[in-house]
Amino acid sequence: MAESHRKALNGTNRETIRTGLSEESIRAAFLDNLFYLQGRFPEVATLNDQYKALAYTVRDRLLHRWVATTRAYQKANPRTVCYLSAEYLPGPFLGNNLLNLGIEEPTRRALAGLGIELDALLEHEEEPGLGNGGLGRLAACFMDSLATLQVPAIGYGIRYEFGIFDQVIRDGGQVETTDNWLRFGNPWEVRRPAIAYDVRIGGYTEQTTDAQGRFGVRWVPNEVFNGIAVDTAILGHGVNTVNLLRLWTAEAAEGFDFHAFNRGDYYGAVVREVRSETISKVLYPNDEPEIGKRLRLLQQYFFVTCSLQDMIRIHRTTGQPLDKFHEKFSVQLNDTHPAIAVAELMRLLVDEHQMGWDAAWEVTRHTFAYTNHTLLPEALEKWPIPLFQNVLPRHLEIIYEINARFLDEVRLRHPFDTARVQRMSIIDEAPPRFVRMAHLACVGSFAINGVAELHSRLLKETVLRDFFELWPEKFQNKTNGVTPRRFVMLSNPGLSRLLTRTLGAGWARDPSQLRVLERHADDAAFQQEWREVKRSRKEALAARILDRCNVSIDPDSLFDVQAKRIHEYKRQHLNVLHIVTLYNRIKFNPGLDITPRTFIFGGKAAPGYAMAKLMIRLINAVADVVNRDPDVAGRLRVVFLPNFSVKLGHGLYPAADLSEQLSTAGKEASGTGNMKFSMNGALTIGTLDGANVEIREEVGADNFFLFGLTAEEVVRTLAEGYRPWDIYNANLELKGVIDLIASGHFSHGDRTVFQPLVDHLVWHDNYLLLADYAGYIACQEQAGLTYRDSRQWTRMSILNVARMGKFSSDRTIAEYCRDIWRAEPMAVDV
Ligand code: 4GP
Repeated sequence: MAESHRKALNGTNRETIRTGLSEESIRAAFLDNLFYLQGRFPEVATLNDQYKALAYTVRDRLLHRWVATTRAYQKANPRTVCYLSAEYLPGPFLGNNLLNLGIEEPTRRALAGLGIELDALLEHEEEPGLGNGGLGRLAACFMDSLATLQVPAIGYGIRYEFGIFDQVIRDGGQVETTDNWLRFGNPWEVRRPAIAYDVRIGGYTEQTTDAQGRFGVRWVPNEVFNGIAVDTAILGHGVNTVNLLRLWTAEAAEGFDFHAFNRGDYYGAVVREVRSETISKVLYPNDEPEIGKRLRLLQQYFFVTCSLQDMIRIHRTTGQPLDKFHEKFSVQLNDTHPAIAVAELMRLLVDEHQMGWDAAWEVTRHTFAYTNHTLLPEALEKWPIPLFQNVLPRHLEIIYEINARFLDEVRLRHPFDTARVQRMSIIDEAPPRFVRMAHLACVGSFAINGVAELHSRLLKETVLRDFFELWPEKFQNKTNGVTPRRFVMLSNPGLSRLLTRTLGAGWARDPSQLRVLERHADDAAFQQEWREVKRSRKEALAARILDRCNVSIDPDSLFDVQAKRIHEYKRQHLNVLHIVTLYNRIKFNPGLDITPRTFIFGGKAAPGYAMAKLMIRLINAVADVVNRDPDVAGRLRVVFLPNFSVKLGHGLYPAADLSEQLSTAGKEASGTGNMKFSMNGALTIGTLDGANVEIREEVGADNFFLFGLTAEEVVRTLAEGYRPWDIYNANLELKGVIDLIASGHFSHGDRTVFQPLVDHLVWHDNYLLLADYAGYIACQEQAGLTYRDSRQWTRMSILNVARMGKFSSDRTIAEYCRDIWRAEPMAVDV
C-alpha cells in the first residue's frame, strides 16, 4: 500500500470513509477509491483515474442518501411522479453533486493537499448528451427540482450508447462525429441486471378462450428482447432526497436464442443479440421528419413498456390492487415520444392482468398527463399504419378500439359534424394512414399542458383546438423554468457569492428573495462589483475561445450571444443579417463610431436539415471574413463555438451581455436558454414569443429590448400574401446586406454557396426575417447605445436578475405537483 494511502486511512473508519463530509474523510476516501477501484496510487494516477476516484467518492455519499430515500419511500408508500422522457440532458454530474452535497470547498482542499486541482477533474467529465436541446434539458431541470422539493419521483428514459452527435466545424461547415460518451465508463450509473423486462416486437395476435369461456387476445411476437435498468442517483439541493433516473438499455433476451444456439447456429444468435442492442444504440435528432424510422418507434415502445412494467412491479410490492395504480403513480408524457404508453398500459392491464376494458380505461385515463413542446406541424409525430402494424400489431388493435369509443363520444357531442370526427380521429386516413400520437396522448390523458402562456393559448386556438372544445377542463399552462442551482450557483460562482453576501443564502431555494436586489440597482459600489463578476466570466470565456477557436476577443466589447439549436424559426440568420449590416456600415464609413461587439454562436443542426447546416456555414463564412478584415478590427468579431453542450453553456450564460431570442413569434414554445441568460444578468433582445413574453412582463418593458411582429401579426402577414421581395427592394440597407452575401463576398467569390438561403429569404421567407429586419436593426442600435452607458446597463442587468425568480424550475414543479400530479413532498432523514 502506498505510504500516502496508509497515512490517509489512518484513524478513519469505513463509515466516515464512505459518508464523511470533512476534508480528511474526502481525501481518505479519494485515495481508497483510487487504490481499490482504479488500482492506482497517486504517483502514477492519470487524470481519468483521479476523476473516477473522486466520482466514486461522491457517489458513495449519494448512495448513502439514496438508500435512506428508498427505505423512506418503501415505508410510507407515497404517491410518486413518473416522468417519461425519451431525452435527458443532465450535464456533468460531478460539480452538481458536490454543490448539492455542500462539499465543494472541503473537496477542493482535500485534492489540493494531494496536488490535484478540482477544476481539472470537473473539466475532464464527459456529459451524457442524451437529448437534442430544450426538451431534454427541461427534463433534467425537472429531476433536479423534484429532488430538491423532496417529491418522490422517478425519471424514466433510454440509456443511449451514443447520445447527440459531436459537432466539429470543418471548412466552415458542420461535421457530425459519434458521441462515444461511455468510452471511459460512467461512474455515476448503477446497472441493475435483476430489474429487466421482456420487450416484444412484431408478429401477430390471435383470439383465446380461457377455462371460463372468456375471450382474450394473445400476442405472438416474432422478437423478444430485454430492457435492463441502469440507475443514476439524482440528489436534491441541501436535502437528503435522492430520486431515481432509471434509463433502459436493450439486451438480447436470455435464453431466447438457445434454440438457435443448440442447432449450432451460434452466429445467428450473436447477430440477433447485436440487433437487440441496436435499440438503445443512438439518439435520433429532432427537426427531421421521422416517418419510416422504425428504430425510433421501437425505442419509444421499448422504454415505455419497461417503465410501465416497472411501475406495475413497484405497485404490486405495496400490496395494492391494480385498479389503484393511478393513485400510486402520476405519469407525465414528455411530448408525444412516450404516447404509446396509453395503449401499452391498456395492453398490460387487459391482456396481461386480465382487467376488463372499462376498468382498465378508468385507470389509464387517470394516470397520464401530456406536455406539448412544439406547435411546428412537422414535429407532431405520426406513424404510418403499415409500419405500426408491423412493429406493434396488438397496440394497433387497442388504438382502434380506443378510437372507436372516443369518436362515438365526439359524435354524441357534435352530431352531423363528420369533418370534426375526421380531424380528431387518432387515425389520419390519408394514405397510407397514420397513427397521430398527439391525439392518442390527448385522449388518454387527464391533463394537457403547454410550456408558456402564449404557447398554451396557441395550442388551444390552433393545433389542439378541437380537443380544447371537447375537454376545456383538461387544458393548463405550466411555464417552463430552469434550475438556479446548476445555472447560477454552479456555473457562476462569482455571482452566486455576491448574491449570497447581499441577500443571504436562501435565494437559490427561494428566488423570490432576489427581488431585494432591486434596492441595490443604483448603488455605485454594488454596480462595480456586479461588473467585475461579469468581467471575470467574460475573460474566462475569451480564454476558452482563444484556446478552442484560435480567435482572440476583447472582454470589453459587448458579448452578444445566441446559443441554441440551429433552426430557421430560431433565426440565427437574422442575427447574421445584423452583423453584415454593421460590417457594411463600417465599410462605407470607416470612421463609424459603434459599440464594439463580439457575436458568439453555439448550437447544432439536425444532420438531415440542409438549411440549418447552411446557416452554420454562413455564420462561419461571415466570421472568417469579418475577423480577418482590418477595417472592422476592434469593432466586430464573430465566433462560432463548436459542439454546444450543457457544459459549454456553463461558461456561456454567465459571460453574455446580450441574449438573442429571435424566434418568429408563435414558433418557440417557451425557450429556456432565454431564462438561463437573464438569470445571469444578460439583457434580452427578443420577440414576443414563448416565455420571452413572461420574462419581459417580469423584468419590465424598460429592461428588455423588444422588436418584431406579434404572433397574431405573423399569421395575418402570411395570410395577406407576404411578399419578401418587396421588402428587399424597398429597404436599401437590407438589399445591400443580402446582395453582399449573394455576391460571394463571404464565399471566396462563389455565388452558389448561399444561393439557396438567399433565394429562400427573398422569395419565401416563411419565418419572416425580412418583415422583422428593420425593427431588429433599430432595436440592436438601441441596445448598442445603452451598453455605452454602463450605469444604465448594469442597472438593467441587476433588475433582470432580481426579477427572474418566477423562472426557477422549482416554481414550475410546484405547479405541476399542485395542479396535475397531486404529489406531496416527503422529507428523508439519514
Ligand atoms: C423545446 C421547445 O422548442 C422549446 O421552446 C421549449 O422551451 C423546450 O422544448 C422545453 O419545453 N422542444 C424541443 C423538441 O426541444 O425536441 O421538441
